[in-house]
Amino acid sequence: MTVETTDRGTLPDVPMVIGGERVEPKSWLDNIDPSYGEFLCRVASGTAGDINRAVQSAKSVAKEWAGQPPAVRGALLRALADRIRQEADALAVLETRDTGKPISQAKADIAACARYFEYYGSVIEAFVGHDIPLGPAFLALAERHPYGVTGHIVPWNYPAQITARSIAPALAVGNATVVKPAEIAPLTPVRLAELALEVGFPAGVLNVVPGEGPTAGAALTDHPDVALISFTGSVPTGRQVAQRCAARGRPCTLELGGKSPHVVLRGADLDRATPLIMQTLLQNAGQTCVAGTRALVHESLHGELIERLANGLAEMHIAPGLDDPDMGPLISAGQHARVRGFVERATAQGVDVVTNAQPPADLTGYFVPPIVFDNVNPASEIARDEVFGPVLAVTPFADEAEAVALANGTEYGLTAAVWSQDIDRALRVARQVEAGQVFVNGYAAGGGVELPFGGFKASGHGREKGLAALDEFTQTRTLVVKLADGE
Ligand code: TXE
Repeated sequence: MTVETTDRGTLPDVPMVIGGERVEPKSWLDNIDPSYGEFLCRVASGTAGDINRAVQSAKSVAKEWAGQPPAVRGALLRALADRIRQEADALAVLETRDTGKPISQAKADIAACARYFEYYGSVIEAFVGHDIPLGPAFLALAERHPYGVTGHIVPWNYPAQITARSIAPALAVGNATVVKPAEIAPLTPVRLAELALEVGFPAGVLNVVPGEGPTAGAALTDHPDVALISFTGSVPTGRQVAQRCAARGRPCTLELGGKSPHVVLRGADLDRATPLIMQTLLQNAGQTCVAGTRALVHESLHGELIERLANGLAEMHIAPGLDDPDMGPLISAGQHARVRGFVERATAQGVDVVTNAQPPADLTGYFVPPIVFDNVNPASEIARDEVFGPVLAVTPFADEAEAVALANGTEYGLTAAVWSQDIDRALRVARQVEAGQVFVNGYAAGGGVELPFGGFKASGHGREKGLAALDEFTQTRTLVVKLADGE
């Protein structure tokens, strides 16, 4: 399904891709365009039986795929990257229609999606095991082997990017894959599977079965022939998936979101920090695992930062994704209700509201305004829980020790930014922050396909991106040969 148009009309049905075929499901789900709250298309509602067919298809080709030289698998991944780039505009429109995100953000997502296949298609040729020197009487090797069939449960906030982030390293090392995209945003993952077939991926190596979590997702998690689950989503669902994996003695990687702080230290350059604080709040309407949703600010800069944020956010353009605003809608009516709930509870508790510019009244989609709460009690819900909306909690601090305690004061630990022109101070604080990625005077470094990524604490475990992901999707076989004594 190639969609070149930016019309607001409906789209064709989105089926499953199993064993190299587009497969119609027994039942469909309605997919809603979040920019307008209107029907967009029907998407497959995969069953446990569909998941089983996909896993069996992957299993039937897994050994052959693993046996291909890395150069062959790498060339296919790079060809897929090229094909994604050829179709980038159409894929971006699909992503925007499905999620509501501004089209320029969707284009950046598709560029990152292509980069994942290009990166892993390139580095796989240099991914090697190692030998262990035990002396002249032994040959000892640590070989890296794929698991076989890997399952990938993907959320709705970055469907194309997170699918690529999860499957590109898994495929590169020789696993055959089954993807279960989110039921409310499966359009680009299904299209990626079709593009992979077009460039010559063997049937069954990449299967995509959209469907609901408790049915299709659970069936994938529980399937006896799936050797590893890669999950991105909420803490409760992730823990449930991990328990079910543990019951089968099977590994899983979990990426479970965050409550990431910007730590604005004394002497920080607000000209540099403020735009990124706003950008990391508004991107994808705050529905980003690494969203910077807490601003911890030294008391000397508190007033000025609040003023800059209030002025900057008041000018933000909020509109449907295809209009390419600064911020689009939330993904769904459910997410809209969830975010409104957080805002109403914080407001009812009397937390200071800095800005609350309402979106234009004629918008019919799931829009909320960006909201900044000031002087937020670090023990309160709005300071501790992941909202997954454009809601920033600002808390001032007096010294570095307090800043570090605040930064580490939630159960999450995914990402953080530390801002200061004093490099000693910045590094002193950065090295005490409990987070899988810490940035100094910047944030997210342009997507960072090359940078190992994952959580401390409740944000999850296992590492994606970078070379680290190649280790996650392989297991080591140590092979030791005892040589006979010489003559
Ligand atoms: O997540 P779920 P939801 C957070 C964010 C958001 C909240 C709820 O705070 O507001 O989670 O979102 C599949 N077995 N994040 O309810 O349920 C589901 O179909 C197997 C942060 O959408 O975790 C989807 O494909 N799979 C996050 C995926 O899990 C199951 C991104 C995620 O859905 C399942 C998304 C089950 N029993 C939400 N139940 C991030 N880390 O960025 C559901 N799923």
